[in-house]
Amino acid sequence: MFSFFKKKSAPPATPASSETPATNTTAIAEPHIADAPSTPETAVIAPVVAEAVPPKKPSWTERLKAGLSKTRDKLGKSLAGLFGGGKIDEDLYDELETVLLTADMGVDATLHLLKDVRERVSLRGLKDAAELKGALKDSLNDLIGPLEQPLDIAGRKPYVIMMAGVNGAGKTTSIGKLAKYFQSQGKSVLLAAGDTFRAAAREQLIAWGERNNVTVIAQQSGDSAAVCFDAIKAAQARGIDIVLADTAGRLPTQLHLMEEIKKVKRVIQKALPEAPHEVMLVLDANIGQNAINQVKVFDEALGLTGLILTKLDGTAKGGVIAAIAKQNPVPLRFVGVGESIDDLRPFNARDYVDALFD
Ligand SMILES: Nc1nc2c(ncn2[C@@H]2O[C@H](COP(=O)(O)OP(=O)(O)OP(=O)(O)O)[C@@H](O)[C@H]2O)c(=O)[nH]1
Ligand SMILES: [Mg+2]
Repeated sequence: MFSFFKKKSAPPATPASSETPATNTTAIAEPHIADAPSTPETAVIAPVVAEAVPPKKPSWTERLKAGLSKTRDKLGKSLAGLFGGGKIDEDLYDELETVLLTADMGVDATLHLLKDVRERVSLRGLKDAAELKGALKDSLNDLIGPLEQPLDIAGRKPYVIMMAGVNGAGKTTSIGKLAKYFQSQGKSVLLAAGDTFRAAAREQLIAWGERNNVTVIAQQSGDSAAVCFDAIKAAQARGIDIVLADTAGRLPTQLHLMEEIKKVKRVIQKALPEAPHEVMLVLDANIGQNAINQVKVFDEALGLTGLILTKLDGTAKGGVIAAIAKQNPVPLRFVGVGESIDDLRPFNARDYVDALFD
């Protein structure tokens, strides 16, 4: 278990003016290790101790199922009535439409699913409502299946992942979870404390890095791009596999902050032309249909390559994945179903559908 900080203040309005990484910052800690970072003023926090082995937990499938219980309850209760028996008729399709919309699948995905289910019903010659469940599961699986595209970090070193998203979406906690996930696969990880708007954000990331044997690159000053630049240079110097770059939360409507994050991406490209390899938008599942707008705006600004959907455990809006698949199908790399370190895993469409219905 771990927890970062909970704050929800918006960053200041003024983006940094230069495209050149700042070097006039103060070190916040002496490096504990021999090789210096590319910018001497940047603090490097060396790994300190490994975290103790956590107690045995339920399997991921169990946790996914538990995490999706609110959505499943909502869907399931309504669908149980529908699938209970009787004939497949227009009334039934009407009710199904309402149920799908209530689970936050959105109009487009709902209409798509209804059409697809109808086709399956007529193709398979289904008559009984009890048989509809299988058809719906298959339709949903076909719809969200294309979002299942696990990250492939092979051949790129360091592989640079840049996080983006609104305040409180779960960027920083997801970075912690991903760091552990990649470490468990034998990869070395370095974190860039790119949320430079809040001192607490930096301190928490540093503290977490120390506890978990992960190097964190941080600066006391406020230039996120510079931190990311230094982190990539440090990762190159040390032969690190993966750089996870945190950024401050921002709303898509805060245009100056959207410009600032575009600059972060450009500066990352200066450090390593092929980077960032992954621009990941972190979405809080509780926002439901607003996710579509966030994907659209962040995609236009940054060219998203992947999504993380967090907090599925706290919401009945898990159907939003269908809406994303239909309206803005950016690969869904990971889903989060809780606050503990193992509660973030690669998205698997079939597991997701099963957890939702069974
Ligand atoms: N229940 C639950 N809570 C989560 C999940 N992911 C993140 N959280 C919680 O959400 C809160 C905000 O997470 P952060 O990682 O700080 O969010 P952030 O996007 O970095 O926020 P800012 O830095 O303010 O932009 C924390 O309390 C996390 O523990 C999840 O999958 N499930
Ligand atoms: Mg954060």
